[in-house]
Amino acid sequence: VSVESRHRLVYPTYKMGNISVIVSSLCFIMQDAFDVLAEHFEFNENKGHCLAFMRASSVLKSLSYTIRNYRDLEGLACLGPQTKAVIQVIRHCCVIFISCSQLYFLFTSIFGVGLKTAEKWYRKGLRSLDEVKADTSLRFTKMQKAGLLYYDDIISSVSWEEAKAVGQIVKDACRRFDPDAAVVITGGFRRGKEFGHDVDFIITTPENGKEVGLLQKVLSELTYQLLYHRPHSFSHPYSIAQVCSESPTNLMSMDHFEKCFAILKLKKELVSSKQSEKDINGKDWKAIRVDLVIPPMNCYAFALLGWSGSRQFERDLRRYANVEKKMLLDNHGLYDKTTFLSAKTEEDIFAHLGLEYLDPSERNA
Ligand code: TTP
Ligand code: MN
Ligand code: MN
Ligand code: MN
Repeated sequence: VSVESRHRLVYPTYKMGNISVIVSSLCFIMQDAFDVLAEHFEFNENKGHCLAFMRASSVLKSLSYTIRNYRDLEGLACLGPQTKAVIQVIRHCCVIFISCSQLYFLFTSIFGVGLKTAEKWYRKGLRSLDEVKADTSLRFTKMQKAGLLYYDDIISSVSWEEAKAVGQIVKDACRRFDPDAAVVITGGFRRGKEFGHDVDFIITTPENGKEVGLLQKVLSELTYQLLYHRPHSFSHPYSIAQVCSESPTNLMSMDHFEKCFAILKLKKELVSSKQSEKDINGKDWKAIRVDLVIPPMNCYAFALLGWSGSRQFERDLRRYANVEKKMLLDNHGLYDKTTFLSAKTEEDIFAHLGLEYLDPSERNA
């Protein structure tokens, strides 16, 4: 059995017939296989299969013990018929799982390039970033142009120190307009991760409605730092009917807040551990991916919960609300039939759901 992961061939010892390695990492073989299949079905827009495999992978990730043989897998929750079938296949055949993401990873790692575009480029015979850049028949979006321009910086992960420095810049810009503005780092960093692929922010004002237009003001304040931005504004107002029509199993929980996916320039001198660093070209800054989300105060707790992740945790929480409580949870609110259950804090939301409060650091599913 050979299982490849995103970036490299993992456990090459499998190929050498190292039985003990196979047995002690059975869990990882399965997990990788499930991840690959989840991605395959996401790509083919089969949500049911995709979620089934994501869940199975997540279950394996959460185990506190080591799976040593197939019997250990038998009683596990969330291993449905599809996943059981896959386990059987791995058990009895020699299977190689290669996901499209391994073929296309180089391209999908460019900011602004999704699987569809990556596949198109791959089919054209393109195999490297240089070939992509040199192909004059390609029409890049603004986002992709920025993605190519700042590729090396964006692909390198953001440290907590860098995130804090970006946080200070964003805070300063917001406070110049509203000294009471709340600026919170969400996403992986709020869950206590030391590195991330971007820095996520929730920004709001204590008074409902005062947040309107804040994003534009903040962006205009960041003239020096703003390398790229694409503000999202939704022309249609948000309504409960719309939430109800959107599937709660949506892979990406879209919301209708003012938001912006940006790239900011962070001076290395602002990061204490990197103060005197310059690269060979004398570049003394790093491009950092930043997500800014501006919910109104009455949605603040829901937006905070929704943007703190992890994605799997969000999916599971929404599914729990839906299946167990017959409620609808999303980034805007919690609805019991058509009643909006208000919440000032995340604790309130957990309480509405009848769940014990989980600290963000416990949401790394
Ligand atoms: P990410 O920033 O993609 O993920 P992360 O911060 O957990 O990890 P990374 O270090 O790779 O950045 O998303 C953060 C959370 O925001 C995630 O739970 C999903 C949520 N989210 C939405 O709710 N709606 C959106 O449109 C997007 C892009 C994210
Ligand atoms: Mn993030
Ligand atoms: Mn990410
Ligand atoms: Mn993000």
